[in-house]
Amino acid sequence: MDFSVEYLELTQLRQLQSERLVNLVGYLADRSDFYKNKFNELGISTQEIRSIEDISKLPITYKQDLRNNYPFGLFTVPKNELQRIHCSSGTTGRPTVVGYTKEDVDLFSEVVARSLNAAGAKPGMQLHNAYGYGIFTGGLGLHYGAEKLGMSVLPISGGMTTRQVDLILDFKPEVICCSPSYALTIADEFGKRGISADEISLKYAVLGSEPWTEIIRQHIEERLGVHATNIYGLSEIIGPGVSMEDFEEKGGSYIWEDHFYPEILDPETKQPVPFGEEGVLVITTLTKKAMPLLRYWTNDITSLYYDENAKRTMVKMKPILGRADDMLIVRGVNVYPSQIEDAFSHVKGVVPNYYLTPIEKEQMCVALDVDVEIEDGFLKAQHLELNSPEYTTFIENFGHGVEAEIKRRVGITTKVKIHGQDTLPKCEGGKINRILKKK
Ligand code: DLL
Repeated sequence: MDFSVEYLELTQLRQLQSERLVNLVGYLADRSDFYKNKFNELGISTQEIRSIEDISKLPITYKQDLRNNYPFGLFTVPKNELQRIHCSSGTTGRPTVVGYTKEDVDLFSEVVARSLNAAGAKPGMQLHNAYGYGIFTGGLGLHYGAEKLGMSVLPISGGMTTRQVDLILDFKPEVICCSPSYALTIADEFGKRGISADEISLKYAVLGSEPWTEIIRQHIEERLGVHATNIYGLSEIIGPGVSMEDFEEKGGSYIWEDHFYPEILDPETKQPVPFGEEGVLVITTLTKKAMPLLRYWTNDITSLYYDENAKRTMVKMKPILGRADDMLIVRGVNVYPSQIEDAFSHVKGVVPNYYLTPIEKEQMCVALDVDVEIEDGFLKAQHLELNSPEYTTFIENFGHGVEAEIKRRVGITTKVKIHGQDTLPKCEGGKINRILKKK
């Protein structure tokens, strides 16, 4: 495969994006009733769009627009030109439908192949693909991308963790992909069997579909003996492979911006924020055919940056803080679950399997209960007799330590309950929801 576009000079990249945007706007004006109406409403003539700089003149597209046009209203090709249909996982309501032409499926495979390459995977390696196969884009997306790169794929899908571990032991894949919370579940199963990281064939883990932070990376890397990297994407844009971390750089992900042009907008004013500031990620699909989207409001919070030591020229994004609608307001303080998760990384002995329960009074969130696990090995090293008064005091103090760290870093008071490792419900494949029903 040719990866040279990832290293394109910035001026050439802008030129390419400009050409693609101009073509796209013409394409939509010809083929999309939805965008034709939007252009008319806003009084936009397609001639006004001459370069990528003009993008902010274009309308923003929201998930609600997809819902209002359910199922195929935003498609710009006849049904007989489609090759595939997927849906979003419907975590926030009715699923939204997306269509792909053959060219779109090729593009999808191309960006996933690029992503796997950035994750450390090479042709000839074997992928243990534990993303769900089905209407979710994870399974098939990684599958086609891996084949395009020249890998072999075990299409195991999510769930049945004992079988997953049996097959990893028997088939010895170098690469695994799944959600980060499911990678922890798999690591737990290896731990239960007394198998250490150096006995596991895996070298690279390609993890995404939900927010995750450094503490999860550290656990997965140590327990599975892998480089764990972050893959981001959403079905409305294409699926996984919108952005990807490099396994030697980590810390943030390259956006494959020759196809997906990113902007960061203020959640309230919907105007661009200064470069580097946090806001909602908005993406324009520059090259898709069956369902191109202009300035799609992902609802995911992040910021863009350039990394001085980056290998590639494309812009990077920070890990997603959370979806705007996952934000909790605890006594007036805005909190994302990932910020609590990040606070855990500052307390030795925490296992990042956790749940948050908002406590409400008069429809306001006044407190947050946190349930989290403590590492077995860490607890054993204290040499405390199980359930002795010293043991109880140690666990209580440990919980207070976590509360203090959350207070210091996030600014909210929480009640933390500590559980033994492997005792809270865990991810059984797919995305995990860390926020439990309000009390
Ligand atoms: O989750 C696509 C995907 C599959 C991405 C496999 C990565 C790996 P949807 O089901 O449409 O698509 O959900 C998209 O999931 O808007 C984010 O809120 C969240 N998300 C996806 N990847 C990440 C990530 C797939 N790496 C929604 N970090 C997105 C944080 C993520 N959140």
